[in-house]
Amino acid sequence: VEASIPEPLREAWRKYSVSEFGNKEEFEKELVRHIETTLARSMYNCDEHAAYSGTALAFRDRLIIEWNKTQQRQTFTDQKRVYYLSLEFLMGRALDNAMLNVGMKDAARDGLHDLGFRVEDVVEQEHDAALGNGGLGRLAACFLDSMATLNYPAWGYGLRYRYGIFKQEIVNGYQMEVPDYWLDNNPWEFPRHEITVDIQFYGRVKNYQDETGKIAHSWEDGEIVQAVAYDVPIPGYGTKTTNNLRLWSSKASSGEFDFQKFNAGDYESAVADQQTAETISAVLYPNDNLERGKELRLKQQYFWCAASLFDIVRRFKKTRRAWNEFPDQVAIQLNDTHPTLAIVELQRILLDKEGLEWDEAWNIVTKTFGYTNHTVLPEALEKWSVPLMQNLLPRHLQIIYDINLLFLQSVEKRFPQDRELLSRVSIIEESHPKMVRMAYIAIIGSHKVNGVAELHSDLLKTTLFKDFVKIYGPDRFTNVTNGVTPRRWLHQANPLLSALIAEKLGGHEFLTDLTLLDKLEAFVDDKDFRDEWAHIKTMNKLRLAKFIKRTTGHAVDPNSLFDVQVKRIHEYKRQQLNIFGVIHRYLSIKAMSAEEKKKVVPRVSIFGGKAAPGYWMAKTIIHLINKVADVVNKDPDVGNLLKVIFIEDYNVSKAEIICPASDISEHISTAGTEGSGTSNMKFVMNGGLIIGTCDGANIEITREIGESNIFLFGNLAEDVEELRHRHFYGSFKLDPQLEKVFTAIKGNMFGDAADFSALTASIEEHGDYYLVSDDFNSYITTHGMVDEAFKNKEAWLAKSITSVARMGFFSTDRVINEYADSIWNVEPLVVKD
Ligand code: 9GP
Repeated sequence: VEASIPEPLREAWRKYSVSEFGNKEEFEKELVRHIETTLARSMYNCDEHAAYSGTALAFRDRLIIEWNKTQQRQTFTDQKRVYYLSLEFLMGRALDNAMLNVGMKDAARDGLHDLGFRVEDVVEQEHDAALGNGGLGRLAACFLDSMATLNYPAWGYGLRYRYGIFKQEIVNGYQMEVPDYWLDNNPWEFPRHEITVDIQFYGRVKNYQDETGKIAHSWEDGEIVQAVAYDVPIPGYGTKTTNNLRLWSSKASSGEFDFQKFNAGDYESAVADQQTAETISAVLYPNDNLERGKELRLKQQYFWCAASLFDIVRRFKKTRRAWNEFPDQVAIQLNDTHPTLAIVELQRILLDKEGLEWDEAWNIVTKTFGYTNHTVLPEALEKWSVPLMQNLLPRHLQIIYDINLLFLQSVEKRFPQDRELLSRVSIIEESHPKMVRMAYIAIIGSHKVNGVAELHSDLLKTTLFKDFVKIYGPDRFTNVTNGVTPRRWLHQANPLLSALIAEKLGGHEFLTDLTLLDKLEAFVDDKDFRDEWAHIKTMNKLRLAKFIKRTTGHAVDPNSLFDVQVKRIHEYKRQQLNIFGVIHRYLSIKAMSAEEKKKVVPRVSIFGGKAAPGYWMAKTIIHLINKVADVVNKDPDVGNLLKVIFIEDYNVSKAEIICPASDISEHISTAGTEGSGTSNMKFVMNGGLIIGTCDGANIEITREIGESNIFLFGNLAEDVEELRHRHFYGSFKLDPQLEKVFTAIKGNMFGDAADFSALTASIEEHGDYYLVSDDFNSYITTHGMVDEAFKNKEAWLAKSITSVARMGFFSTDRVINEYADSIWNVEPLVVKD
């Protein structure tokens, strides 16, 4: 029952309805009120952390007022909404973003100053919300920002992990994982204990005849776990629209604990049910681009899909529309295959709960869903074993078999001669055990499938999903090249540059129309502007240098060339190529005469990123980087000419310090392996140049900024297969420069060579799958070109400014508008006061 207050009684509500603070004084009043009452502190014991909590609570109040208005307006206008289903939302910190998006950061700065605090220190108190692994989760966070900024009625749905991605500590050069207690003191979520959904697992399917004589199915018995909603407000920039991110938490449906057992003194099993249920939303799987097929992961996926679908259907049913209008009201986007069970769940709801016929239901389902693929790596493509699914979700497996049967029948009709095709496109892989191919369900159950950069989308069509292009035609497949939100990645991360751009362009409009950056090109030759540009880069490098000093103890010279590679550690991303390149540089410097050394451009090679805890080779790469750093950083022969830094526990807020400070950053994946990459965009947007392969979005970045402003190297995607083939069936010859590097490693220059033998062997002995040796020569040659280019400061600055001016395409605002037009068919809805 809706608890709505009747009109005659609403006057009092209107009179006392809370209003937003709008200036410094009102903010201070709210801040002090929260510190004194909500936090029970006072001016005598208010530390920076309490100041953070008070500020966050004041801003949370403001957001929630706008959140309420947004939700009411979206409900009243009853327009189509989009739901973004993602197992990962890598949000980072929320306070700075909230202050900037509602346009109150200056008021907050002044208000905090009046009360004895610096806004920068207060912001630093916040713990990152790290519910994601890397690019996929951060993209989802950027999407939320753009959807709200563009006023789209949009919700995110995810899991409220008790532990997000682990914290990384480096001990003796090795990565150690430590749990991340991010929920302690998190003011940004609203528990909705009244919004719960019972989720069923296991059990059996009962077939019966309904009153019309039709065979119907009901899923019976099994276990029930409760999903509880937690809402996180998502403010748009410069708009009242505040959207919702709903995260589900799991809990035992039977209540807190079993009183009978408790009274009998069996305390452990009294809480066992509760603990088992809570396990579902306890941890984020720490794998990036890798799926392992664990039962708990499947449970997480179903738990979250079923709760979200129940919520979406409940909202739709309130409108009392006919079912065939569902796709006019609801668009659901699947972020990778993780939420694919939502397709099957909606079909189950429509068939088993709402009594629709198969075709009618399936028609609704396919019009509702869109699927984004983010990777072509085979190890990342989800498959679930049939016995596992049979046990956990028996009714869903039946439906999957039915979807498959009807699909294969339709394929057979069109291609009667092609038996091979049927087995290739079947949802069920005929292996031992049989496996359910989730990507195929996602394709068959969606009306659009997109990749995340042009090359990636082309590869999907010509390799992985080639058969489906034959079946459905090319129109089902499309490309939407990724972007990043300029609010966080330019305005928030690089306030100095944002201010300079605003001064030149006459305001901050570029933050909501990034194409306006192109006007900067007019200033490329303006001496004063260049000087200011260079000064800002130096300031940002100083900020990073201070951070490095504080966190690692190493002093780095901001006049050096800062060369950065920060991202998940993965063989395909090739941090090994980078560190081998660093060793090569080290050996070269050591072999130089004093005269020769004078010509060397001093460099700081900065690495950061986590390895999945079970990914041994990635951990070995981290170990090697740290061991090389140990040797290089204290070698008097090289001094400041080369420093190697590994930044521990790389995360979103560290990225905000790192991106604006790079001179060059590395996006050097083996061609054809990186879906898009998004840090490439963040670095260029902040005036850093990039060295990269012809892979992912590097290709479109090159097209936009021009070939002369990027350092490309390496083999092309079209040559990779042939090269790999040759490694195995021809003779493999290690690149001679790389051989020198390996000789140094094997001579124990960086500690016990045995620690790194698996890594060198993967290249020398096991086929060099990622083409490290093939690309090594062009990699180091290109780095030589980087050094030369850096010597010419003016030309370098021109490249930097021109590149930023041409980055307008890479805003997630453009991306979201493309999804809205070509996939979701949703319109913006402006929220008024
Ligand atoms: O590896 C891709 C990365 O290239 C891309 O930028 C990101 C966002 O689209 O998704 C990553 N994919 C995954 O994490 C798993 O598919």
